[in-house]
Amino acid sequence: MSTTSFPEGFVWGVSTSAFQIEGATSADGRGPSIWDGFSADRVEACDHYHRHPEDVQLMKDLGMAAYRFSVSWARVIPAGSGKVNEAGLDFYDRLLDELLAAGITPYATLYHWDLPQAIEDNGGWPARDTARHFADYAAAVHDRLGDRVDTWFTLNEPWVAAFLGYGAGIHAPGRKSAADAFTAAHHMLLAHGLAVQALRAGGAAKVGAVLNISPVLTPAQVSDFGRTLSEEDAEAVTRIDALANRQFLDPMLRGAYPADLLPIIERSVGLGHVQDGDLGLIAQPIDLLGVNYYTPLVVQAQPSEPADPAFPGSEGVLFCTVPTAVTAMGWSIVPNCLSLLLGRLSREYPGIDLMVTENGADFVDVVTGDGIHDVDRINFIEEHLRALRAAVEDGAPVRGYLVWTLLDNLEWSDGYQRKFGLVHVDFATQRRRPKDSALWYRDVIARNGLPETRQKRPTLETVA
Ligand code: GBH
Repeated sequence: MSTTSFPEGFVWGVSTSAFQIEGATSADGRGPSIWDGFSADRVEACDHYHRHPEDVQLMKDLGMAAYRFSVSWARVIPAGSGKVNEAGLDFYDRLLDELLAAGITPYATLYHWDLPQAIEDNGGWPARDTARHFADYAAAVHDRLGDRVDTWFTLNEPWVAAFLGYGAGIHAPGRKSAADAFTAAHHMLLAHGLAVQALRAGGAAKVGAVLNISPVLTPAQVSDFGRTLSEEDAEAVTRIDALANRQFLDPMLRGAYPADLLPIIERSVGLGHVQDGDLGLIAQPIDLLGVNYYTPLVVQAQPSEPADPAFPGSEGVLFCTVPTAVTAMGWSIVPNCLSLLLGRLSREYPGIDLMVTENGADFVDVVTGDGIHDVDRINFIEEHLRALRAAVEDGAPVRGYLVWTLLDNLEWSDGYQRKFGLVHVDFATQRRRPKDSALWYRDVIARNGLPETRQKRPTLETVA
């Protein structure tokens, strides 16, 4: 491996999610999902449901080797449980055939936040039955599509779905209850374990989950990670790490909740929802851990601080902003954190392959007649790929990298003004135009490595 190349067979591609691109929310028998009415914007999104042949062709032209998409539960089982809607599965059937014909390896995610409304009406994720319904749904999808998908991811970012959806209420279904959030998180873990069993029973080749692992550090550590922390700050970092990361990693990969998290859950909701045998189910062996990384969590001890609703139990912890370069959403750009987190996972949770399943950024793109010159996005991806490569050099088993995302899309609560795509979408006409970053990424894929010389960085300065 030269200083800029990646291991042979390294998997390059992009990720998307059903709700954010498909549109067509009532086509062919799809049932309603919790996001249909929650997003302030109209939900036509990228009309990918009808334009998938063009989008697959676009990926082929850009040289993508892999495509991670999510399946809409409400398309497959409109009422969430019970009758399977074959017409909904037909869509994914067509998509898979096109991907394979284009030489693109599909990676399927079964849940990217778009819970069927009927399941929410019966209690949503805080209801234990939801885990069982999810496993039935997983089996139905695998039955129909399993012959063409090797790698299955159960859940995308259960922390976000549980704590932003049921705790902070800024995502659908918009509930604001710490007890519901912890219970939802546990049932998502259970759903993961049961779905892994169902997928294995169907003969799935590879199964995994996708977690948003956020490196947690103090402001001083952002520029000097080796910095020694005060006892108070170290405790704050450890507590937020338990809530954000180990709450999911430890049950899935070690079969136990972190000892320092249990009292926090117990104070909030008790432990009655954690039944005997659950942790054994949750810890089904998996083959691949998908890691989504955007930005670190920067915290410090601050005794007067109330808990952040997204992190129930975070009393006395201040979430900080630090003077780094930021994306348009204000997320700090700290590429070195990707090295730290991949290194940490490979040391603390050894024996499992890793894949960066999402990494990317929103910027205000300037669309001109001669193209979209999104140098900030190129810089962002290049810096993160250098960080990823450094982790691989240090021995982290990172098998691939998927950019978030192919198309400008419907960014959840934020609607259409957030632009994460390698490809620009004009939502009035649905015209797609590759940005400079898409063309740059195509070259990275073609040479299985970065250019020898770095891009000029007129606007992006990172501190780490
Ligand atoms: C991903 O989530 C999603 O998988 C994807 O659908 C979405 O479009 C994409 O990111 C861009 O948003 O400020 O307390 O929430 C990323 C979610 C964002 C969760 C950063 C953690 C920082 C902590 N992550 N966030 S907080």
